[in-house]
Amino acid sequence: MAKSLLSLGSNLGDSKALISDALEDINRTEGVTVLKQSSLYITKPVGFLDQDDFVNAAALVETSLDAHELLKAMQSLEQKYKRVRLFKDGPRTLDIDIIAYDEVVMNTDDLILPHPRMHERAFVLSPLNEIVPDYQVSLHNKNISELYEALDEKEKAGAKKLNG
Ligand code: PH2
Ligand code: MG
Ligand code: MG
Repeated sequence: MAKSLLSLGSNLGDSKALISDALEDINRTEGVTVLKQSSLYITKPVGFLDQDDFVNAAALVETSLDAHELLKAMQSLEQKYKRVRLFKDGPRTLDIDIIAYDEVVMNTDDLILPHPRMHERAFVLSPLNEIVPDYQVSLHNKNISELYEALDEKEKAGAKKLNG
């Protein structure tokens, strides 16, 4: 069994419900068990700025799938929610990204691990820091809390826990 970190995001449609439903579906996926899931966060858009705030969350899963099988399973969940992505970094109904998969470092056409921009993004690191601060991230050789603490204050301030 492998352990993997997932990041979920949405800023189109009923984002809170979409993320909560998607987390349940992830847990129902054959060969995937959600061990921990974060609170929902409201986050400032990164990349393309002129769009609504996002709802983001993160999960730690245990899986018997290999990294590409997990990617395909998450992509089919995105399709189930009729994923709309208007353009790169633009508004989307549901995005599920694999942030890390055990100690794997890989760079393939459809999957780069660990996720190449994870260490720059509070919308990824804030929810992860809530659930797995000690998770050691390959390549960076730092754990999640060290990566989170290295973000600048402005970036950190862009991700706020919902209802809290
Ligand atoms: N996803 C992106 C680009 N920008 N910004 C926030 N706040 N949250 C996201 O999930 C997000 C983003 C590309 O996947
Ligand atoms: Mg994605
Ligand atoms: Mg993404």
